[in-house]
Order: sequence, then C-alpha cells, then structure tokens
Amino acid sequence: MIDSIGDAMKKATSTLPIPTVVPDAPELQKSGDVGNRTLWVVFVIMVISSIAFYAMAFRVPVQKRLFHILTAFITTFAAISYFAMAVGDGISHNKIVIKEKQKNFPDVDHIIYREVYWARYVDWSVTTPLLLLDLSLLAGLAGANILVAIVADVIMILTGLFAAFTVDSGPKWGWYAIACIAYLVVVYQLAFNARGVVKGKDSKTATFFTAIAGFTLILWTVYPVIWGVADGSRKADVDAEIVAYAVLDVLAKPVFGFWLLFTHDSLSSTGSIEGFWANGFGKEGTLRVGDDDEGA
Ligand code: RET
Repeated sequence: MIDSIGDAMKKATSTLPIPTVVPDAPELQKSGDVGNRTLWVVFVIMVISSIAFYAMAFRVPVQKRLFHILTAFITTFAAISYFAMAVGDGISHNKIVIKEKQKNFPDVDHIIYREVYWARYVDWSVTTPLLLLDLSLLAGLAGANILVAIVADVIMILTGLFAAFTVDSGPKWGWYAIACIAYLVVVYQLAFNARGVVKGKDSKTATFFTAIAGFTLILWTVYPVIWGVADGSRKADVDAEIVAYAVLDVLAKPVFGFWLLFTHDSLSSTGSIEGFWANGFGKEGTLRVGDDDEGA
C-alpha cells in the first residue's frame, strides 16, 4: 500500500509540465533479511526456554512453583509476540512529516513511513509486570508497593506506545518523558523499597536479589536509549532496532529466567513464597459450615 502511495506520487509529479515544487517520494523504513531472521531466531529461543521452564516447574512441588510458572509465562508471551512480528503481523506504520526548507520555493514535506512493531508493546505490557512480580516476590516487597511498581510499569509501556505512534515531535517526546518518569517509579521500588526489605531475609537471598535486580535495572535502562535512536529520532534503521531489542530481550527473559530459577531452587526456604500462592485456600482462613452454630 505504501509503495503504491510512492508510485502514485512519482506518476503525478512526472506528468507536471513545469515542476514548481517537487515533493519527493515517501521514504519507507522497514526491516530487511537480517531483521526478519533475527525475529525467527528469538522466537525459537523463547519457545525452547518456555519448554525448559515448564519442565523445571513440574520437577518442583506445586508449593514452590510460583517463580517457575511466572517465568515460563514471560517467555511464552515473548514467543507469541516474536512469532507475530516474524510473520509480519503486529507491525504498523507511523507517518512522520518533515518540513524541508527550500531556497526561493515553498517548503517541501518529506514523508517517512516507519515500521512500528506494536506487538512488542503488547508483550512488554504483560511480561514486564510479570518480571517485576518475580523480583518483588523474591524480595518480599509489600503488596501496595508491588502494585505501585506494576501500575507505573504499565503506564511506562502504554505511554511509550503512544510516543511511538505520535506524528508530531512535541507530543512524541512528551509521551516519552511521561514514560521515563514512570520508569523512575519502578526503579525506586526495586532499588530502594525492595532492596530495603530483602535485607530482612537470609544473606544468600539478599545478595542474589541485589545481583539480579541490578542486572535487570541496567538492562531495562538500555531500552529507552534504543527507543530514542530508533522509534524516537529514527537514526537507527529498523534492522538495527530489531537486533538491539533481540539481544536485550534474550538477556531480560531467558537468561534472567534460568538464573532466577536455578538460584531459587538452591536457596533456603526464605526464597520461597508461603500462604495462598503456595498452598491455595487452606483450612485456616476458610469459613467452615456450622461455625456460626457452634457458639449458639
Ligand atoms: C520505552 C520508551 C519510552 C520510555 C521508556 C521505555 C522503557 C521500556 C522498558 C522496557 C523493558 C522491556 C523488557 C522486555 C523484556 O523482554 C517504552 C522503550 C522508559 C524498560 C524488560
């Protein structure tokens, strides 16, 4: 469709007798072979990791499975999103109009259509909260703080999506700024609140949390940088964008997951979750039939 816009414009301008202002053909920024192959490779990595995580889940008792299940869900969602992008779904075009000044002529609009991989944002809006849940449960973060981190995280991804589709640069960087503020809230919850509470656990869990949360925060901070040079300022081409996110996604999901689960399995019981998430609604806390009659 985009090509036909370009063709139509070329045809129209070629039939003009005296070209007064010659609008150039729209530029299409899309992925090539490298990008497409990368998407398939990451899809396969996500599928294999998911199978491994589900297998690891079945090897531990159901009471200790929460981290395994969360981590397997993360790579499962990523596999679905990478499949969507590899087959060409989950991709749209963002139209950008750049006014180019001409000497002695009116300005010429330079139009760019750039592929936006919106399936990524759908993936991130589900998987980054799950990653945060993994880390929060490991640290023993309070429920209210977990919610703050997750809501801030969802705001970060959604405003990042708006930024990716905005046409004018003012609102685009405005949305980006909102997303960055939301990201700072996430950083605060992990780096201060979660780190504070994990100190109350055994030293192995505390040291492990500091290492894996530090790894996570460094990785996550690279995402907005890539966004800035890719979707943001369009300095990086689409293939470079795909490869950069692919490396980060593999580190942030499968590598993070294997590290978390192998270490979790070797940690003492303080690394595990008790209560409902381990045992469901047990005898304590359920209302027994006849309770009311007992006092009568
Ligand atoms: C965006 C752009 C707007 C500003 C910020 C961003 C942050 C994104 C992050 C994404 C993390 C993704 C992960 C995926 C795992 O596979 C939305 C790029 C701050 C932090 C961990």
